[in-house]
Amino acid sequence: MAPIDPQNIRKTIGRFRVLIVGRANAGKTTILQKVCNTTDEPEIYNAQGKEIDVAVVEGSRIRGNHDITNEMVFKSNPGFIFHDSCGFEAGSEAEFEDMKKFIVERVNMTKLEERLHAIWYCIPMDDHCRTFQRAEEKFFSECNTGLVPVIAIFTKFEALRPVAFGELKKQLIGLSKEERSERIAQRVEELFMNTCVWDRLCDPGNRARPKCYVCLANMNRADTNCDLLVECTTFALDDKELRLCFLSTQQSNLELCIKCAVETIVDHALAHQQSLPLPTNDEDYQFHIAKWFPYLNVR
Ligand SMILES: Nc1nc2c(ncn2[C@@H]2O[C@H](COP(=O)(O)OP(=O)(O)OP(=O)(O)O)[C@@H](O)[C@H]2O)c(=O)[nH]1
Ligand SMILES: [Mg+2]
Repeated sequence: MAPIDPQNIRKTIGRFRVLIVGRANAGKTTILQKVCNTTDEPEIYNAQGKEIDVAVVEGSRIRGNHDITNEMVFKSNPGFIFHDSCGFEAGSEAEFEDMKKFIVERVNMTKLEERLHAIWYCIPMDDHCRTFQRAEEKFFSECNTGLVPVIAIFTKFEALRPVAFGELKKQLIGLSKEERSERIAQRVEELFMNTCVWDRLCDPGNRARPKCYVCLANMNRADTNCDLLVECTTFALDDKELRLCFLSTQQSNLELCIKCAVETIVDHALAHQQSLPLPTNDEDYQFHIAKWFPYLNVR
């Protein structure tokens, strides 16, 4: 296989396309803004590539006819194209069917640039007793997401802390600050496990199953970031060209570049050790390590 040219990856694949799904108020837009390192609103284009007035889009959304085919692009990071499900549980059955149709079409597109590359499914934890609602049931049991990785995002995760604190209050008396923090963190983890939401998402009977999950807290605050989601998405992409395309949206994430390069080195070493066919030939080996640094000029 010819080596991938990291400098030309965008020309080959185009931009990285993500569908973000989740109930109204789940924190979807906030996540997209964080990933693109902005607080600005996105520009919105229709399926024909014509820019649409945000007020018109908002008007349609309020009237319940949101168009999932619209593309959202943030000026701060034009490497991404986002599609937003826009709180589909509030919409009509027809809106859910539109989403299903959109997913089937987009996961099967022949052209890689038009295909969906990842799906981020947001579930807010501020109502932890109702994590798996009708919307989740319908999405995961009915939507055929093919080989496109679905990443579950448990948003507003900090909402579990006061619940844990309330339950443990008496047991925390007399403990050191560190011990209290540890006990609360433990209880938060238990509360999350007790929801059984992850098991339900991964039910073998589901048509769509998430590949991994991340818990995001306090995304409404300026001092937080979405690095966990970015890393999780990177490693959910089996296709190395796509992974490279995703990485090329991350202009200053050297840590992630290093992690991808290390994976290449480890794969190579393991294959060598087990006398398996090498994932890259010796000649291209250095190139395959260097390619994970798309902003270096690799020759
Ligand atoms: N406490 C808390 N609030 C959050 C978090 N993330 C987002 N929010 C807030 O939740 C509200 C809704 O966030 P949005 O990002 O607009 O949610 P959305 O899913 O895009 O909502 P719709 O577009 O209406 O479907 C906003 O007030 C955010 O500031 C979080 O991690 N913790
Ligand atoms: Mg939104």
